[in-house]
Amino acid sequence: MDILALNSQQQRNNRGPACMTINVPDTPELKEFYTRLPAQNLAPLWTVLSSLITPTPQSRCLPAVWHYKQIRPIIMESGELITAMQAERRVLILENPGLPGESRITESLYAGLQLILPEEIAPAHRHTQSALRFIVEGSGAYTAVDGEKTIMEEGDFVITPSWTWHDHGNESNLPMVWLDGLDIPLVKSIDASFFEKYPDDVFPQTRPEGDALARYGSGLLPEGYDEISKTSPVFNYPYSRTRDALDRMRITDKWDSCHGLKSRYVNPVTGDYAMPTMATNMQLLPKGFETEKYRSTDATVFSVTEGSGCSRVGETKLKWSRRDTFVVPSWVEVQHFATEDSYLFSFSDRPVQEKLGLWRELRGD
Ligand code: GTQ
Repeated sequence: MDILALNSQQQRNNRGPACMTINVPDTPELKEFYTRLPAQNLAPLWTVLSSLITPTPQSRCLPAVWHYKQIRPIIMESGELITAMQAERRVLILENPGLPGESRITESLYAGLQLILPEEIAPAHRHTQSALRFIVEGSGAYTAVDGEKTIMEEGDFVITPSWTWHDHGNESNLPMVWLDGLDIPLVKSIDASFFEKYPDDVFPQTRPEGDALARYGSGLLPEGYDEISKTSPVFNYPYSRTRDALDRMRITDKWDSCHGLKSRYVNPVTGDYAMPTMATNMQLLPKGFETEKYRSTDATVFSVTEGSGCSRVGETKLKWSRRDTFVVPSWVEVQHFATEDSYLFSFSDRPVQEKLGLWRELRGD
């Protein structure tokens, strides 16, 4: 089936049921009444109710793709114009075309591509926003979190938990670029932002590199461990392990019709999502696989780790290949098609929605 061939009935379904209609009278008395309300900090509900409470999500977020080939020269150009130290973080924000100027890729999430050149340091700071890094290009740069460094490779998923000191540095001889995912708009919407700079550029190292992964990522937990944090104590999930897990599943497991083979990054202490506000996944779509129609309330950002293909997102076709980033808005129907074996990393605000009892999905029509 051609995933782009949609009949008009399907197109109507994509938009969801008709909006609730409220017949608001438009009398001169009402008009005059409205003019007196703003002075009292009042407003009528009945003129806005149907846009406030919609029958289905009507996201301003649009389907979009950032082709790495196209934007890499611009990222590198930023490296000639400003240092990581001057910028604090040298990042080009991936702005959703439906939300221009709002520094967000979905209503609740921020994404950006961060560049760190050889010998550079991005100085230590901490904030209440949680951050994830997904390494897109390069190897050998590090992120340090509360006194422990992790050296990063392509495809690694690295966490900076809320309110932890972190600095980045590149001790390799090649540029490194990673996708930053932060819950900035979510934290802004509830006004819970705090930020501090560390007095020195680098936070002192207190544990050897690789400590957390060995200690907490080996199916073991030290006896007496009782720090039940909301974020996983493992802060680098190496791609070599993730890919191996999917490749082994491939030998025996059935493909999910909507997701192929899809695994969730988890906090090994609690079994919950690795991060409290963002779900993270890696999925494998084998060459030639076409997923069934799917929609969910968590708008999702994808980063193509390996492979190529295309996705139909509502009526938009997005072509993607290695290192591209694309976004699927809330409740817009998606189908993926892989032209090569493809490994897709993704993140969304699903943990928040689940905890609030709001998350929904629809498989098929
Ligand atoms: O690396 O700490 O893309 O603080 C935005 C804000 C990255 C970071 C971003 C940040 C960071």
